[in-house]
Amino acid sequence: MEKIYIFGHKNADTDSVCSAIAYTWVLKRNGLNVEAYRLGKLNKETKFVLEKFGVEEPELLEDVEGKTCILLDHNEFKQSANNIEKAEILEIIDHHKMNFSWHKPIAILVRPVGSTCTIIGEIFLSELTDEDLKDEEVKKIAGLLLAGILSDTLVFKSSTTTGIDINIADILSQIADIEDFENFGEEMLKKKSDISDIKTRDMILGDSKEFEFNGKKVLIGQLEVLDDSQALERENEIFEELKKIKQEKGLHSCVFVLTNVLKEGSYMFVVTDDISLFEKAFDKKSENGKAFLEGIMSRKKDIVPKLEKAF
Ligand SMILES: [Mn+2]
Repeated sequence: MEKIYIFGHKNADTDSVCSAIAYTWVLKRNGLNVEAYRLGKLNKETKFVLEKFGVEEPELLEDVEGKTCILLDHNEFKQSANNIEKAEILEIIDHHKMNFSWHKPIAILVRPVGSTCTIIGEIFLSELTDEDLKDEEVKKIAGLLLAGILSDTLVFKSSTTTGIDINIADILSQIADIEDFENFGEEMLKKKSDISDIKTRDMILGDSKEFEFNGKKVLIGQLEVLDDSQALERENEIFEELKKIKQEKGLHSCVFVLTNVLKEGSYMFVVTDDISLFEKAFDKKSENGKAFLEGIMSRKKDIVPKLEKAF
């Protein structure tokens, strides 16, 4: 049987890695020859989660030419593995806006929920028998899926959170024996907030995505923290790096979003050819390219649609 490669997006995060591991578990159980992979280095939060549940890091996948693939947590080729155009795509499971077309019909499951782990969580739960609930392996997978949901929804504080995310997380936490899952979520976020040994450039690019708005290339990097003091101290460096990245990649705009989960808003740092587009999008004047935007927490739901409209 031909091997199937399962992976989330580039700049791997907890949702994309954990959903890939869990979906692999489900498909293996159904007799398929599948393996989970990561596209790139894992962040501290994801490493912490894998260590907590004693799960090994998936192997790195660089090129998928000629390989049979399932894409999780993304559908845009720009965010996918190298040579994805030359791969065989079997299925996509995602919670992002679709920007995808393929030369033949494939299985696509997209739901407007807070994380891909929520969708995989439902599939996973529908598979389980009473006997499975005592299985240590099942508990681990439930824990990973819970982590993915908590990470992507910022412990349910993100505007992308739905009732389905909370319900699925609740059931998963019981299976995984993690009663105080808000506390677990905060522990995860704290790992992400510690940027002491991370270069400013990696802080910006670690979770970044490139978009095209009205033909203009825009890169948006994001970091979600509980304490923003370490990152804010680096304001000058942040702008310097944004300028460099903008030039290197030939961008119209290069943006860093520093989301403070406790303040329930984000600082936005922008280097752009036209700041008026940003001021219009968020209805806020910037101070030399910097502004605090209340209630803006999700790149996908609060930022990208506003910029798309303004551009
Ligand atoms: Mn996700």
